Amino acid sequence: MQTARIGVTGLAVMGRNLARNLARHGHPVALHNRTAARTKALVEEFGDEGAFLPAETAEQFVASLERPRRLVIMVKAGAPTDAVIDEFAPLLESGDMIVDGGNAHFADTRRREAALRERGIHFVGTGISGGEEGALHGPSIMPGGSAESYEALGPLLEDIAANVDGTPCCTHVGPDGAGHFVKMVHNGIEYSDMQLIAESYDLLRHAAGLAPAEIAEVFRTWNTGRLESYLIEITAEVLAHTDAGTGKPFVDVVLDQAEQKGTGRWTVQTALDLGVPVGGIAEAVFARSVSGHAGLREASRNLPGPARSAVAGSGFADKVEKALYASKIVAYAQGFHEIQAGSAEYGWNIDAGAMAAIWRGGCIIRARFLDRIRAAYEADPATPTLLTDDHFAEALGDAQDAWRDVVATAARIGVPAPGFSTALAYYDSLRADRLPAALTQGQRDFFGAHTYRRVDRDGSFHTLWGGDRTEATA
Ligand code: NBP
Repeated sequence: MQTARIGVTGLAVMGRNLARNLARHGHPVALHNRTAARTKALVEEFGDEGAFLPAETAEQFVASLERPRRLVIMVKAGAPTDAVIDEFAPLLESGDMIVDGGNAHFADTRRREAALRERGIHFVGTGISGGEEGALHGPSIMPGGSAESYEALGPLLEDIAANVDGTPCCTHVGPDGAGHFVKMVHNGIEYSDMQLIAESYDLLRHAAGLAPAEIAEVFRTWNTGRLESYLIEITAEVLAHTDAGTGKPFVDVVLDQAEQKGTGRWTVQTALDLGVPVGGIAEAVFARSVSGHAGLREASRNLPGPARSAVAGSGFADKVEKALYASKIVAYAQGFHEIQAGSAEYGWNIDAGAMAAIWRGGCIIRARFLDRIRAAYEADPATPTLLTDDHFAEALGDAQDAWRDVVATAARIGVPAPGFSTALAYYDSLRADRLPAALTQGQRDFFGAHTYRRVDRDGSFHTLWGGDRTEATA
């Protein structure tokens, strides 16, 4: 009987395309889906693309896998993943591997990994980015789990991943939930990147008075420079598109309420737990949230604002390009800070530069820019922030006047630019000699005797605010 090198259960868009990708690379793939019709349809439509071993039952599926077994789960994240694990784990043996390619929360992955490890089964929480097309043609793959499991899985995953300059966009991220953690932050950065692009569009439209088709051209030009990326490329496509039914720009007929599936929110929630400031990602999540509050927006529509007219002079698009590049540096710096904090908290030892390298292809945030981040970490693996890397520091210095001008213009004409604004505030906060946090500490000591430290002496102190205001050592 022919055996499969790997099996995929869950054959909706992602699982189906991942299975096809594996088969196209010459790996015999066992197929399974809760509803057998999907398995049948895959074989009927794409059976000639490689060796597929369809199975109707979990037992047949497991029996068709070579050992140690490699079983990929591509089902809806959450309870379905637990249901599938519960179904398959009893059929597996010590040394077998379950790969969860869904968008699981890293805490769930840690829980599942620990439980399965007790039974001798490797659980490999794996981030996969690139959507439907990526899964088929080469995604960016972020596997967690044990180093031992990567030895058996890595070659297959690297085979089907995207490839940039001869380097596969797949590497072992770190133990247990590290892969899903990094995928989560990747999505958070994606939110931020998209928000900054959206603000650029809004400003070019309302401050510079450009039409969507003209803005599409601006983005096309940007895509030939340092901002070259998949997101900038598709932005130009979307802006250039005309609605067939109305003849209007497509962007004008789409309801302006953005949706979200949750990974951006998780990134921010986790950052709060880790104490990492990720304002750019948070504002991006909140911007989608604000957009969806239709009633709140309707009730607020008549609030007074400034006269809104196209005020920006020539060269405004160049300024927006600089603001976008600078804000993007901040967004990525914040995301990588979160990765490093997570890595330290959970003992994952994540190589940040390697993460930038595997995001260069296959995933939604793929960009020329990521090569710069890889180089920055190569130059200084322990850098506390990407902002101080020579290249980025120079770019920020060069951009800052334009960046400030863009944020000021947005405020003056009443165009919301939360992403640009928070990025600039973060930059200025990090640069500041003194922050008003000293006053905050004074207030905290006043109302709650929370104590403070001094700039000139060690120790903790409390001022007797309700008494003679002398200072006591706490
Ligand atoms: P969906 O997230 O839409 O899930 C559908 C699959 O889950 C079907 O195969 C369905 O089986 C199976 N399933 C469900 Br629902 N409940 C189940 C249960 N209790 N037991 C067994 N199977 C169950 O599929 P997708 O969009 O292909 O995404 C798969 C995973 O990949 C998700 O975790 C997603 O977050 C992640 N992901 C998606 C993308 C993307 O661009 N779509 C990108 C990256 C990651 P059925 O056919 O019997 O209903």
